[in-house]
Amino acid sequence: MPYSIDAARNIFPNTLVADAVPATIARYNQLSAEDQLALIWFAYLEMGKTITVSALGATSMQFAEITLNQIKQMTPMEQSRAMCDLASRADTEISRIYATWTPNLKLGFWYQLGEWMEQGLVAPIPPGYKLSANANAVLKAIKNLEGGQQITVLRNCVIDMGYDTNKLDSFTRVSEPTVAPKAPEERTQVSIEGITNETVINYMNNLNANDFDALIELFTPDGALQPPFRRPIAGKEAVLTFFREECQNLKLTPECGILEPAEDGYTQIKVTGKCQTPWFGGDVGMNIAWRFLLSPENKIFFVAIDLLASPKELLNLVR
Ligand code: 45D
Repeated sequence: MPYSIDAARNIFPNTLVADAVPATIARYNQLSAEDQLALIWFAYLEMGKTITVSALGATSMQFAEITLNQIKQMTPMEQSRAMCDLASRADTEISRIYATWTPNLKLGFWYQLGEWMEQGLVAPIPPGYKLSANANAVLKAIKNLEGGQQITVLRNCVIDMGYDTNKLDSFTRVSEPTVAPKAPEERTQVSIEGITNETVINYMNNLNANDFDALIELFTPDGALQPPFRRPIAGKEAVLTFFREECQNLKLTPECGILEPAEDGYTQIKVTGKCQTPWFGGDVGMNIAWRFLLSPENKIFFVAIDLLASPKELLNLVR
């Protein structure tokens, strides 16, 4: 086999990704827990975008509900403490529970807390809270990012909160239920300028249809998928779990692409376009590149999804 996953990660090395995202998160991580919470609060207010709550049906939040009500019943001081403990990844009961949730549950949990903070049911950030100079600089950096990068920073901050699961002996991941694949008449078909490869077209269409069982069959058994700013997820089983847990109701709109033969009968394909998260719908467009490496059997051995540095990168299809 000519390719390792590590080698595959380097296809189309000229792709410029949004490095500002991890750079901003690294700076955020240096702040005190109090500053972190206040900063996200200000950033969240600033963005002023309305979250499309349809993303979390009533059932999907049932797992976080006990913890949410537990927090609601605390004194304001305990509430602030609990939120700070999440931000500082302290070893508390709530922090441990939170750590087992999938990203959507974590986001839904904070979405609810944010509403309650606004309504005064949960301790708000104290009026007149003064961010440290460093926190102010990070807030400014976030304000200067484009929308897709802003929500990625926010999402990653939320995902990283809670107790470190690596420190738990074992745990069961708690996820919202998987949605059913879309019915044939509800499905959409993408068309990609410059690309007719069936595997790539089917990848987009199946992901848009939440048809994860069909989607995973497009991969080789050892195939891998690398989400933005993350390590590759390797092997069909792990990739399928990722699809079910983190990829429901996405909307991919690939626009154009380039196909080139690679070594030993492999094919590399780069596609650029947009992607929407159900949380924000069309309010926020993310500029995305998909870098595929297909096996001689036309199966996906590797695909990287990159958040691009700027809209200009959508046109960058050079090798
Ligand atoms: O701390 O082809 C308060 C893959 C203050 C799959 C708060 C993909 C205190 C394959 C405001 C209350 C998935 C990889 C906090 C494609 C406080 C594939 C609350 C890509 C925390 C294309 C904050 C998909 C809140 C992509 C409520 C790129 C924050 C998807 C909420 C990207 C933030 C999705 C939310 C993104 C952020 C979603 C809801 C970036 C959502 C971001």
